[in-house]
Amino acid sequence: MTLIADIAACDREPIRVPGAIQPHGRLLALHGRTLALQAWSGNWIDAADARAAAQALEPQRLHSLPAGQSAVSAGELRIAGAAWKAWAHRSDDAVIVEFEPAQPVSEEEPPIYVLARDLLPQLQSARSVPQLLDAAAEELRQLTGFGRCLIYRFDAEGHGEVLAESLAEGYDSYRGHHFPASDIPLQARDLYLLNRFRLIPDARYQAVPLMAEGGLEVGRIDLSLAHLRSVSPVHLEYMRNMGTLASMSVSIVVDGKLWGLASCHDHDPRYLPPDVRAACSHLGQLLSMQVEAKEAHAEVQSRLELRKLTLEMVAQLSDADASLRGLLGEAALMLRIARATGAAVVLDEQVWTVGDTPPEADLLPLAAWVADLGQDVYESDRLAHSYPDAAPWREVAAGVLALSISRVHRHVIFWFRPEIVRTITWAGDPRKESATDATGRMHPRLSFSSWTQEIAGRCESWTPAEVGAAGELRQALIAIVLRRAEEMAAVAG
Ligand code: BLA
Repeated sequence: MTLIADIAACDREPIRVPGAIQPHGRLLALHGRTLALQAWSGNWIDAADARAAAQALEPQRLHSLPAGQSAVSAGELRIAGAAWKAWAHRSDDAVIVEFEPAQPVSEEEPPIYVLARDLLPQLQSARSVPQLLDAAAEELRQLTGFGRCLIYRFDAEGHGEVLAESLAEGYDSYRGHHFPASDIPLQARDLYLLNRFRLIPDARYQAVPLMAEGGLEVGRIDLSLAHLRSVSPVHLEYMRNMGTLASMSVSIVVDGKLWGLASCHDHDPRYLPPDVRAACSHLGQLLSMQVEAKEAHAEVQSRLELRKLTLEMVAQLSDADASLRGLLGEAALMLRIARATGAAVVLDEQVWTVGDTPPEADLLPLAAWVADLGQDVYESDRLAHSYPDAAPWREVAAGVLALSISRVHRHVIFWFRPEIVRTITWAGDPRKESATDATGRMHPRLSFSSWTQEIAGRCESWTPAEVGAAGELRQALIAIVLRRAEEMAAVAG
């Protein structure tokens, strides 16, 4: 199997229907209408024990469950002398009930109050997304006692970057590290949009298989919304390879998309009681709302900042000789406008550059190619895909943003960015070497090299705000150049 096929296999693992649960609780699947017992987890003593548990439930509560929503409390029950807490939700045509041993009532302040009192004001006063995330990572560690809590953001391709963390002594830092999309494959990211909380108290657990009556296939029972769902064995191996025995993650959802995860690890097994889990879920929601608000604000700020830079540039040019070449006289400003590391101006057969650019002689054919595209603004974060001659330049110019100023003359302005591989911190790979085993199962380590393959030759993408600002600059330049031509004509006349 090729590497890419292996990664595709990861995406296909049917994690919603594992036919098993984690052992820190028990599960019943009841018929959606009759509430007759259909399936149960193998850690009930036997079918009779499971049936007794089903009978202890209040049918009215189960009948009124809305479809597609997370579990709600189904009460505290005594079954065969032991106290249990139960939660229920509807899944397809079944009612799923999950049981955990009831905890003694705690004397401590409920975690949800602590969260509201301590975190909410901090989130509100945070001035930027990184500040928000730092406060949330810190609070999560206080709440849960996990050794490492980090906040992880996905990019458009699903690759992740650790933006914030809080660590106990003895835990390595992952701040600034990047992880490949395949570490959390697509179907898992989809599921985490639906079910926004998961806990793995002990990555060494033995999965408890579901058993069924009446010909039901347990591999068809959808556990998407079940807290006890047994997670992917590949992921459990990944955790163990990282020296993580317990993990908890909460989804951060912004504009209806999975923006990132708050993810906590511990070197030792760690269980969280239901009230702490509920507080973590709320933290995820609060954080999601605040990130959404702060990002919208930051986008507006960034557009304003770019507009200011564009105006500054235009003012400089109008004061100077108003030729396009003058753009490079303001080298620092020119690079800042597009957060670029190199820029060039091509006027017919003449080339001027600042910063790191491809060789000047190569910019003439590139300008001819861009001009022939007939686009006012052209951008690419992987130029060599469309323009193969660019392949050798990737260290300085993996991507380009270009303005065609004139349809008549070959007047082109370029900004360049280097290959991203050179601009990011690589994750210290905590995983051991391993490959696909005899059963064809994919092991975590391989995802790393696939990521290297995938991002090779790419620069950081040009944002819509940057492309928009370049378009505005183009309009302003055309106006300046035209006015100058008219002035020259007037002088000549
Ligand atoms: C799930 N992978 C996950 C999850 C995380 C990560 C956070 C969510 C489950 C949880 O809360 O533990 C990955 N965890 C990370 C990363 C960091 C971290 C990157 O802390 C960084 C510090 N994983 C692989 C490969 C495959 C794979 C190669 O590396 C596929 C073959 C699979 N990861 C995988 C699957 C899940 C997963 C299938 C879903 C687990 C489930 O919910 O069943």
